[in-house]
Amino acid sequence: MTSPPPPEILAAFGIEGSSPIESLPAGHIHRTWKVTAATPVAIQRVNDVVFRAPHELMANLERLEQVLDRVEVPTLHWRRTVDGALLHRDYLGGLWRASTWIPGEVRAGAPADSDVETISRAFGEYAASLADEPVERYVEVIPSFHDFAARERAWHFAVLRDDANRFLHAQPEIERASRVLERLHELREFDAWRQLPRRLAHNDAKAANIVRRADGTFTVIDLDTTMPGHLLADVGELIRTMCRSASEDDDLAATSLQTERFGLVLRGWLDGYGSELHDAEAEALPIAGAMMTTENALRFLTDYLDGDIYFHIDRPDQNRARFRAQIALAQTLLDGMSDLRRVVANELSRRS
Ligand code: GN1
Ligand code: MG
Repeated sequence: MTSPPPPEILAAFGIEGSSPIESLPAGHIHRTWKVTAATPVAIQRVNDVVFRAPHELMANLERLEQVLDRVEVPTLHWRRTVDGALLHRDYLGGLWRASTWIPGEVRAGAPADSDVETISRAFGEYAASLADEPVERYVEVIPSFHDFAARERAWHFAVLRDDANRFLHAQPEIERASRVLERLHELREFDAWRQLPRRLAHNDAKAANIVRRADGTFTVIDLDTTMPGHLLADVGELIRTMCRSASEDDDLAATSLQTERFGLVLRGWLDGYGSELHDAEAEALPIAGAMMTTENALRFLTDYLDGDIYFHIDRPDQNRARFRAQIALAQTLLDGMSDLRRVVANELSRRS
């Protein structure tokens, strides 16, 4: 457990030292606290093992802030230290940053049916407001983040290395992953997925990364992974996180195909994005959910095999449980592929 920011960190950002601090449970990567000063501030301890180039990360975020301000899309604003820097390194090497606190509600887990479309639309609009940004101006702060082939390779190597001596425990999971991968590779959309154009994407599109403000509008947060990637990663993550009602690590929950929610995600995102998709994007759309769900499953299993070094865990075996929950959803999406293709075709033809 990381301890809360000591008074000198608050002072570095010009925040009153005696302000009440509340730890927030959100996220597997950084640690976040809310500081209730005159204007509330979010303070984060940056995970610079995951984000190895924190200064490049902040440069991306600073540029995003300017672009979103210019097009009048509400977003978070970074606070500088009294020395004018975006990051503060403490004497133990910890790296800190601070931003405005966006008042509103953040919901973990799957949202209500009625919110699925609006949340997806907010992410579509976010992508649209960045559509004119030159992709090459942004650093890929986590290289190959949603590169499926790279994730497959990393998983294979984790199986071979077996760093944490968990191979025997994880054998059923490893076999299950292999079977799902075989099915994915055979899909007729798989080639299109490999040809997706490079675009600026949020890369962590989910309900938990949306703040619902008191006036009912939604603001997209957790912009760290907004970097060159592909747009279908966002659509796929929305499907992964919203077409299942159980939590991400609930491996016992039955997963039935939520075709209706799938349709709402698509409709919301496509409406928000509002432009035509590239051919490969339109072609690969039916498998976006299955691809991103499998990718996350592989990442959790990789981390389990590596000894839980990437994702924060609250209990042993949690990464294996996350894998099982995700792979079950991937299988459900694969089983229902002909339905999903039909929903995509309907949604695309509505707009042509
Ligand atoms: C991480 O920390 P959080 O929840 O925002 C991860 C995502 C995963 C997610 C799985 C930088 O996001 O890619 O989908 O966990 N972010 C990073 O819960 O790896
Ligand atoms: Mg995130």
